[in-house]
Amino acid sequence: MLYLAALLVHCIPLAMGQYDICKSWVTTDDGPSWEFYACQPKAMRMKDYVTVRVDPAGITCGDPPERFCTHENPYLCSDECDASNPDLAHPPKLMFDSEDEGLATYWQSVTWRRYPEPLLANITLSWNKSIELTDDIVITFEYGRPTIMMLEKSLDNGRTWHPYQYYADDCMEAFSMPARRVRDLSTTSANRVLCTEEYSRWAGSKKEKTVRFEVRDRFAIFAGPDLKNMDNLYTRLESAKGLKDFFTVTDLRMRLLRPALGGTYVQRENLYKYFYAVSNIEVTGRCKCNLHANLCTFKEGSLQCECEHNTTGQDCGKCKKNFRSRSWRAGSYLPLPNGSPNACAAAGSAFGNCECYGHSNRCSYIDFLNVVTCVSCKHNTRGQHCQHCRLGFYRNSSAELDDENVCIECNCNQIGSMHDRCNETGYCECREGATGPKCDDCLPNYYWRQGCFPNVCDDELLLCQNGGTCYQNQRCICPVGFKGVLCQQSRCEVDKKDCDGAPAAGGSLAAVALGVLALQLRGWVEL
Ligand SMILES: *[C@@H]1O[C@H](CO)[C@@H](O)[C@H](O)[C@H]1NC(C)=O
Ligand SMILES: *[C@@H]1O[C@H](CO)[C@@H](O)[C@H](O)[C@H]1NC(C)=O
Ligand SMILES: *[C@@H]1O[C@H](CO)[C@@H](O)[C@H](O)[C@H]1NC(C)=O
Ligand SMILES: *[C@@H]1O[C@H](CO)[C@@H](O)[C@H](O)[C@H]1NC(C)=O
Ligand SMILES: *[C@@H]1O[C@H](CO)[C@@H](O)[C@H](O)[C@H]1NC(C)=O
Ligand SMILES: [Ca+2]
Repeated sequence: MLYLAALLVHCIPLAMGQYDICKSWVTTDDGPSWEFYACQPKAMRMKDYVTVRVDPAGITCGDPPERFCTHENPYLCSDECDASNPDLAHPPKLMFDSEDEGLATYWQSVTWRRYPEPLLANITLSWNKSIELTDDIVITFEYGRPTIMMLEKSLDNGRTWHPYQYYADDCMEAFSMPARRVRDLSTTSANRVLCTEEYSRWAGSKKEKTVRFEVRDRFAIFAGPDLKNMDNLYTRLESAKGLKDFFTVTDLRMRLLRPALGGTYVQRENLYKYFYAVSNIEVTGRCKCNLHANLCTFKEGSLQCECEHNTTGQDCGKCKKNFRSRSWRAGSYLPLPNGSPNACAAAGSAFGNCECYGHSNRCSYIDFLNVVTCVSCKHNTRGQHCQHCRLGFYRNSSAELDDENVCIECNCNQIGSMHDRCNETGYCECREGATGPKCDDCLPNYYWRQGCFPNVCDDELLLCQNGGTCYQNQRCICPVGFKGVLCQQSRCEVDKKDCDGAPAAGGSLAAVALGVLALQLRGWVEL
C-alpha cells in the first residue's frame, strides 16, 4: 500500500511542489473527471516586460554632448557621450537589452559637474502587474558601483513606496543604520529591511560590478543553502504573515545617491570621472496569479495571468461572473504537494440558486418562508443575496455588487445628524442648523459648539450694542453699565444706583431698538 502511494506520487508531475499544473484528468470510482490543484506560472526574465523611467529630466548624459573619463584613466578624458549619435549615446533602454558577449551597453548619467550639490538619479521600473521575485535582483554598474544608493518597492503600481534595501560604503554615516548581511538573518527576520555595505566598497571598477537584492539568501533561510527544501519555503510563505508580500512588487525604484568615488575623497579638479553607468538590471520573478494560473502572457502591453479555477482579473483576484456563490480565495500551497485550488464555484451549485456576490460562503434554507438565503454577509452587506448595504452604509457607485468595497460607511457626524443612516449618495440627515454631506458644518448664521446653534450676535443684523463686542457669535461682551443679550439694556434703567459714572445711554436708544427688532426677526424675543 505504501509502495503504491509512493508510485502514485511519483506519477504526478508536480510532486516536486513546483505547482506547475492547474488541473489533471483523473479517473475515480465515479468515472473520469478533472482534479484541480494550486498552480503558478514559471519564473521569467522580467526585464523583458518592464517600463523604465529615469529622473530627473536631463540626468541622462549626451544632451548636450559631454566628455568623461574613468577612475582607471582619470586624466584621459577623451570619452564622449552624445545623445544624437547612436554610437555614443547611452539611453535608459540599454539597461535591459541583451548584450553581445564582452560588449557592455549601458545607460549613463551626466557627470558630477555640480559638485558639491549631490548627483541624484532615480531609476523606476514598472510592470503594471504584481510580480513575485524568485531570484536575486542583480544590477550591473560599469565604472564603479554607487557609494550610496537605496532600493525601494511599490505594491500598488507606484502609488505608495517602501524601502527595500539600503546600500552604502558606511551605513551608519549614510543612513544611521548598522551594517548587516542577509546571510545573518533568521527565520523570524527574513523580511527585514536592512543596510548592507557589501556592494558599495571600491574594489576597482572592473572587478566587482554588481549590486544585489538577495532573494535566494532569504529563501535559503527556509529552504536550505541549495534551495532543496522548497516545501518548507512554500509552507512558510503560506503561514508567515507578510512574507509573501515582501517578495511581491509591481514597481522597483533605485535611488542613486552618490556615485563611485574611486578613493576616499572627491577630487574637485576632475569631476568628469564621477557619474553612474548601469549596463544591466536582472529581475527574475513570476506573475502573481494567486495560485490560480500557470500561464502569464504579455497582451496589449501588459502581463496578464491566464486564470483557471473560474477566476478572473489581471492577478486572478476575483471570481468569474456566475461563479460567485462563495467569496474568492487565493489558492494555497498547502497541503503539500499539490496545494488547494480554492476554486470559485458556480452560483447555484450549492443550494438552489443562491448568489451571494462573494460576500458569504454559506446559504441556509428557511423552511417556513421556503427561501434560500445567504448567511453572515460580509463587507457590510445584508439581504438574501448580500445585495444591500447594512444600515449606516451606502452603495459605492463605482464598485460592482461583488466588490469588497461595495458598501461605504455613512460616517454621519454624531452630533450634527439625526441618525447614522444616509441616502444613496452618502448624504446624512441633518439636525436644525447643520449642513454638509456628513452634517459636520453649520448653515450661515449658525455656530458650531457641540452641534449648531443660531448666532446670538454677528457683524450684520445682530450687532452688539453700546460698544459691546461679539464673542464667536455666541455672546456679546458688554461694557460696564450695559447688559442684555445684545448689551441693549442700560443697567441704570434697571437699578438707579448703577447710574453713577455709567456712560450716557441716550445716544444708543435707536440702536437698542434696532437690535431688538433684529432679535424679533429671528424669532428670539417675543413681545
Ligand atoms: C526620487 O524619488 C524620490 C521619491 O519620490 C523623490 O523624493 C526624489 O526627489 C527623486 N529624486 C530625483 C532625483 O528625482
Ligand atoms: C495596466 O494593466 C491594466 C490591466 O491589464 C490595463 O487596463 C491598463 O491599461 C494598464 N495600464 C498601463 C498604464 O499600461
Ligand atoms: C469552472 O466552470 C466550468 C463550467 O461550469 C466547470 O466545467 C469547471 O469544472 C469549473 N472549474 C473549477 C476549477 O471549478
Ligand atoms: C469604491 O469602489 C472602488 C472600486 O473597488 C474603490 O477603489 C474605492 O476605494 C471605493 N470607494 C470607497 C470610498 O471605498
Ligand atoms: C441625497 O441627499 C442629497 C442632499 O439632500 C441630495 O442632493 C441627493 O440628491 C440625495 N441623493 C439621492 C439619491 O436621493
Ligand atoms: Ca546593457
